[in-house]
Amino acid sequence: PYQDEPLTYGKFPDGFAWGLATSSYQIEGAWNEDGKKESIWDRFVRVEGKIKGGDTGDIACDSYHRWEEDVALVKEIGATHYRFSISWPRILPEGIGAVNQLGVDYYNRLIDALLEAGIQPMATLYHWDFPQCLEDKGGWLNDDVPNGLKNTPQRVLQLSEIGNTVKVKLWITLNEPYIAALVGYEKGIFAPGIQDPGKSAYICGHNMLKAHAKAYRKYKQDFKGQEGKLGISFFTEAAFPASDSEDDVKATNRYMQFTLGWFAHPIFKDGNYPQIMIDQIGEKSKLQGFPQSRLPIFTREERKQLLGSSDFIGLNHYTSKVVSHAVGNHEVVSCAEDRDVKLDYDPTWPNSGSVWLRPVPPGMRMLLNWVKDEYGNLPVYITENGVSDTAGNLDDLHRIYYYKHFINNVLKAITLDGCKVEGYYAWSLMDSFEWTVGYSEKFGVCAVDFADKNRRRTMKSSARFLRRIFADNGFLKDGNPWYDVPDAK
Ligand code: GBH
Repeated sequence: PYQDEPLTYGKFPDGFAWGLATSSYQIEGAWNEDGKKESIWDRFVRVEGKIKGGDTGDIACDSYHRWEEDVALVKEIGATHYRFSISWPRILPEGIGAVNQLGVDYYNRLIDALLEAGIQPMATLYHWDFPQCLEDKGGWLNDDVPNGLKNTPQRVLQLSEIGNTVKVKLWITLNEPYIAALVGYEKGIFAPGIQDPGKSAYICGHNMLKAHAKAYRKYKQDFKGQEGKLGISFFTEAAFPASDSEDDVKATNRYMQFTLGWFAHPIFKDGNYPQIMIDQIGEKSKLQGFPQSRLPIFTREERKQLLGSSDFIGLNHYTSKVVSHAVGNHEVVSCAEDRDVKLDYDPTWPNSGSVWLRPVPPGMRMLLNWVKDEYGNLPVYITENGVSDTAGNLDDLHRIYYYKHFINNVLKAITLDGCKVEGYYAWSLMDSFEWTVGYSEKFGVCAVDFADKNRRRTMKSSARFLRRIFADNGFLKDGNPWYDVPDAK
């Protein structure tokens, strides 16, 4: 249980990045226009029963045509930064090779408009919309044929050839490789819908890490003069031990290693997976009769490429878990059983519009300190943070509660704990296609009328609240009328 602590007052560091975030498949629509080819999500949404209500991202917020309205909203809210993602099959319809100029033109228009409005772009190269043609050749499971592994650096290169990297100073290679691997290749709930517990997710993650490292090395080598920063965004939770027992405390750290550590440890710690993952998955694989560990092994050269392959750590953070020690059933081959933990929510944590999301503001500060203690005081960007509802009301006081307390915990981590946070992006600029739950769960600080062919956008109260925080660059002691809005959970 937690009690909201009193707010701390003060300013964020000068030049702090205040952003709003979206992703290509969730907002763009125009799924088959101007030479764009199919992504795994275009395919997946057409499989009966995969998406709530049969929703698709075919039109979504129609941002492919309405990007000017998006830029105007970002400006109106006063964000200094905007994080969007580049649809891979829109700019490289065959996955690799020929550039689709019309697709590239779209991103150039968007980037130019942002810069003109005084907003810095942050571009994500991969937010889950993998080209279907490459998936057909094995996708992330295949590190041999022309696939993701070779294409990620290729895409950085091709974007630079048309001038974008000169303008874009902040890059994210991969969004939440943990989720893409586990939900896409283990549970099969996300595209490409592969259900292969305990095996494919590790292979997919392995190849994603290698792709990331290659992209980083390529970027640093070829575009040194551009002074851009390239990083990666991780799915993160704060983990609270269920009791003070040594077992539960150890299990909590183990859970962090199996989630954030799986991807962060190779990049920020020592070029390899956390030792606890190597040991446990190795042991269980042996018990299960596998000839070798289900967790792949990096070569010495790959470890060298991985270590330090990021200029900052990007954290997507929404919620927390309560963790207790529980030995997994080794007769079941699965990533979940490999970790020897049991996961719960604290029943006192408030609800949201998503079953998996309980707002726990102090978790934000705890996570930032965990990252600092584990990886050293690296530059951190919170690349996503936000909350859902299903009602979609414009007077979204519960979202103001969420942002107020989460952002205040970022401030505490900076001013009281010395964490080096350089930016914060709210998820999301607007309601959008929320993957398997379609349009039913809304994360936007702006509403989108999906029944209107013009996809009319309207600011919610939370957008006005953020505008004030952004403008003040923090929590001023006096004069912010939003402090009087009672906390709504
Ligand atoms: C982020 O992932 C995404 O980056 C973003 O695109 C998305 O819109 C946002 O969250 C809000 O959901 O737990 O197996 O039932 C956050 C992690 C991972 C949480 C998938 C929901 C649902 C699948 N998300 N999870 S499952």
